[in-house]
Amino acid sequence: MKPDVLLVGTMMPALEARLDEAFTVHRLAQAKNREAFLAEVGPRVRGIVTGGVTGASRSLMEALPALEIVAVNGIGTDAVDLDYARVHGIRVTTTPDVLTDDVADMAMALLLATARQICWGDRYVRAGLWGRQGLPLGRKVSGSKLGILGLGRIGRAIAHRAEGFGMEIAYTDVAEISGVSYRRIPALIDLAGWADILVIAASGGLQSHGIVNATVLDAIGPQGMLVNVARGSIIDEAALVAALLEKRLGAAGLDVFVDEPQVPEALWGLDHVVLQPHRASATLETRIAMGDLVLSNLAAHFAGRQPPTAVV
Ligand code: 8YV
Repeated sequence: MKPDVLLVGTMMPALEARLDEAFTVHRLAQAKNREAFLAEVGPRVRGIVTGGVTGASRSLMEALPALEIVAVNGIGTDAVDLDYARVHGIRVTTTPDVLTDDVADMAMALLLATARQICWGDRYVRAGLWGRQGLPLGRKVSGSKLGILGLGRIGRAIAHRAEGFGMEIAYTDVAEISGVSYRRIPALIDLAGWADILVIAASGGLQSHGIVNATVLDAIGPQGMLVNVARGSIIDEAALVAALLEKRLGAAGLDVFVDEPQVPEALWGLDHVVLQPHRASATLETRIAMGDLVLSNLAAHFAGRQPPTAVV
């Protein structure tokens, strides 16, 4: 008998095919009526497979009385009710390490694209404006000051890349990170005031909700730049839109948003903003590696072994 699992959202077809081989997969995205669907299959479901953003809410887990494991295809657990999982003995697994390089690469790509106006320049050429109209100058990246909010695995991978650009690096984190030579600036507002570019690489969740607020954005200022590859919830999005519209913030490169896939329409027409549809881990190689980890975690759990990358 194959264990029943609930797939929240969709995954790459090759991974879904492998899930189908090993499990009886119920696809929440295909349910016409979510409540009726969960009432029917819910009692049989022993595992959830979900993304970092879709997660597993308390109400979803409550509808699954036989739930044993939530396998997140991502590193973030901010959308999983971890307290509920702990209290009910439900395992939670993630896919750490395999996505670190890609997310750091995307941070650098956004940083460069935003500072050097790569997408703007591309639009300008395609619109036939070259030779007919000017294009403002970009900002220098090499040798600039990079502030990193959150110096975990991804933050350190970003710092490592930034060293290659001769950037001066400082960070804000809840504690001093041992084994690194970068300067810790304990208060985010001071980091934002110091940095030319602030990159967000912290975890989402209550502790970071809205901490990049209007005051922090103003500290980055009209000459500064913000990059976010973490979670939209870390920024006060309304304040960010206002700061960009009013040019109180120089520019922004954003891969994540508060209510994905909704992106504030006010940002769509801004040339000093680079937008991505949450793609930091979206390479073929990394998505295969993430999928392998999701399957190994599930396989280990249902074979009675400790899943390799359990967080609960
Ligand atoms: C993924 C993410 O895009 O790792 C995370 O927490 O948000 C991203 O890597 C997402 O989990 C894919 O489902």
